[in-house]
Amino acid sequence: MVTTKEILSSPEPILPGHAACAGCSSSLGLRYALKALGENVIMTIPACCTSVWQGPYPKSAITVPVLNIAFAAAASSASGVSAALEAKGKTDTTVLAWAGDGGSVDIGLATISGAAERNDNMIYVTYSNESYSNTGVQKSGATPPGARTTTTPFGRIGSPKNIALIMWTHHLPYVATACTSYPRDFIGKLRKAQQMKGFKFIYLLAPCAVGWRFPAEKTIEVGKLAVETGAHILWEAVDGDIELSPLSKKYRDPAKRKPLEEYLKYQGRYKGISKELVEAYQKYIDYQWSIITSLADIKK
Ligand SMILES: Cc1ncc(C[n+]2csc(CCOP(=O)(O)OP(=O)(O)O)c2C)c(N)n1
Repeated sequence: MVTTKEILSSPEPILPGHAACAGCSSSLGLRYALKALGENVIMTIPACCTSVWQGPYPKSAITVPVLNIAFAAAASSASGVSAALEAKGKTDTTVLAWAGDGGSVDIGLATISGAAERNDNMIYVTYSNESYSNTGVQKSGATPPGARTTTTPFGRIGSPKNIALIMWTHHLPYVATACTSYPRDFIGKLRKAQQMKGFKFIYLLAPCAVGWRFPAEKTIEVGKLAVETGAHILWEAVDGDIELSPLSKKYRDPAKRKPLEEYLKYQGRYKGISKELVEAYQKYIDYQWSIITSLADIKK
């Protein structure tokens, strides 16, 4: 069996000289993803940070074939690629749709839902910087309560959509959440998904130094704090059976979680945000835990 260490020391799938911001975890996440999935991959990427930082063809930094497509079309174009591969009898190529949270949770939601309902053969990764980052950090449907964006200057009111749970309701072979600060967990989930046929979905939390306003060298630490405070729950569902991932299991007990403040204190997007909105975020987190743990306790 290939070890994570061997996977991480495999040839670099992202070439140097690309245009990602310092501390960008979407580029880190894609580097892990392509190392995990190997060279026989075809990607679809809608308009998002990745379509910008990869650079223009033929000087793209991404070493596998990429279809750069319209904002809403990551899943539908991947469905087309997957159908073409099937028609040609090519069963060993992995189709990877790689989209931001805006492209997935908002404008692309209908196409993901359609592809998922048809159980089209692909891995769909939503890398979430919790905003429309490349166009200037506007609020997305995944922006957490209280977060300041350029369209929510006093902090986001209301709750985000939980796209991983929305996808879970589609009865998929595989649904998981991950975070770029935990490559071993993410790589394991991708490799598990790659062995399965049908629609596999992974929601990858990808902290954004520019949008969340933290120093670039804190990217990994901020992602870890998201998990350690319970703000981001790591779980997976094989054939619908939800299970907390080992990294999140201990945080099922709220007393084991670090205070939310530990996570927010690095992030300029929470600076000066009202106590009420921070409390709303905590309430949202507690509610997510009660949903996930209740679903994890149901066995089919
Ligand atoms: C139909 C359409 N509307 C708006 C845009 C402009 N646009 C390009 S990328 C983007 C934001 C992407 O946000 P997200 O999917 O979260 O990815 P990120 O930039 O954060 O990586 C927008 C609004 C577009 N390309 N197409």
